[in-house]
Amino acid sequence: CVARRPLLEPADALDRAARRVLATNWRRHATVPAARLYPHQWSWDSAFIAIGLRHLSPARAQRELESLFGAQWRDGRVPHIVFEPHVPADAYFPGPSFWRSTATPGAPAVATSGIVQPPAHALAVWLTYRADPATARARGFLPRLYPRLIAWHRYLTTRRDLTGSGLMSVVHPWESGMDNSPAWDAPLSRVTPVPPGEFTRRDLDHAAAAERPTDADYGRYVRLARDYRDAGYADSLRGHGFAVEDPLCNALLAAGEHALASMATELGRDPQPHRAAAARLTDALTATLYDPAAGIFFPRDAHTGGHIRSYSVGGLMPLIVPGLPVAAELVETALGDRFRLREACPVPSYDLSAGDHDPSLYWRGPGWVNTSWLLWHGLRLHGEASLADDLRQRLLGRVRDAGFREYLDPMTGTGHGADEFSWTAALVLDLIR
Ligand code: 2M8
Repeated sequence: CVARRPLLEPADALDRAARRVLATNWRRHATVPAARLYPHQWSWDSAFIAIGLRHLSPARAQRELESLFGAQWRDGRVPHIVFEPHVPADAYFPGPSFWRSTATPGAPAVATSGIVQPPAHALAVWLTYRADPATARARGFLPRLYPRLIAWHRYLTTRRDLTGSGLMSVVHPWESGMDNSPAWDAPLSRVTPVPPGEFTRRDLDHAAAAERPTDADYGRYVRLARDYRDAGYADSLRGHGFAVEDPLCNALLAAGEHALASMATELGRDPQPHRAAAARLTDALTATLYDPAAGIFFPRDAHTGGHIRSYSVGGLMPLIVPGLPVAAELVETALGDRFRLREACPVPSYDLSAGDHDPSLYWRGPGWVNTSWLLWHGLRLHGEASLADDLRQRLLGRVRDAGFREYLDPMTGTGHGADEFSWTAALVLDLIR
């Protein structure tokens, strides 16, 4: 038996290969997540991409974030997709003609979607700034981005606080970034799917159906997006068929307020309002979504008020919040049978011990580099340097063996989904350093 030769060897080859992926996927002012499957700019992808790009070209990392925020809506929302004008209209579904953003008051001139994605941006802006403050100052990076980030967080903490709990809701599974997570099955079951004949999926031209959401999932995604669009992208609990307070998004918001406090200090402004906002979000997150018996954060269905008791990696993500009071408990859960932090890599998107865990099906089991990076970041923040470094080494090993895949089987390391996937490459660049 011949030992399998690693596809990528040693760290400098991995580094060069990651740079090549980011160069290939760079368009005029931003990076596409994957050339064929995702040929436009995606919101939280750009945040992770900038975190890696800052090591390669700080100015390009800044442009990545500036171009995204250039498509911000007047109400503060940052759209989940900014469409590349030169890409054929049918390259991705749903495209500009579905969202009709340019016919919506308050939307920018460039075509975008009308929904959002997890707010990883304040953290990314701060890390990007710190990589090269001199270039950032010369380009006016922080003075431009800081007010836009404030408007973004304001949209999420006001118009998206649908229950008055102090937490934001996602109103579409696409907004969670973890599209077909088992956590969304129950709230989605109340949504009537649009018949498959009414739309044409494009994702299946580039990815295996067995590794993507089902047609019934898509029917529900289309119904929710269409209803939101037809209501002029207005936000109210009654108006949204799906509304969930999600631990990942709210943790990113809280961590983002800490980043905004640092930016305020740097700009000679008062950081206190951001510290207060971070404290409020952390309290609301812990009081509303943490389950002490389970040792994890659960999403909450905004319509029923009940926890969705699904063990998704999103429930570990509050570890990225500085000063989180239950950090030690989350680390215990990560080490336990459901996530097996010492062996599984990347960190599984969903409970390894659940009967419906599927290691190759998108957000229903495989490990992703972005959520693993967030966990690594959180472990370092909470004094778990050795666990963090162990995770880092194993992540780099997995990518060296499988290439820059979109997601991986957390136990075998087999790669799945798109190849040359930008955030995998970008976060590898960050982890190498
Ligand atoms: C996936 O989502 C898009 C819709 O936004 C899709 O499946 O078409 C998700 O993994 C999401 O988290 C990611 O941002 C996006 C682009 O990489 O792809």
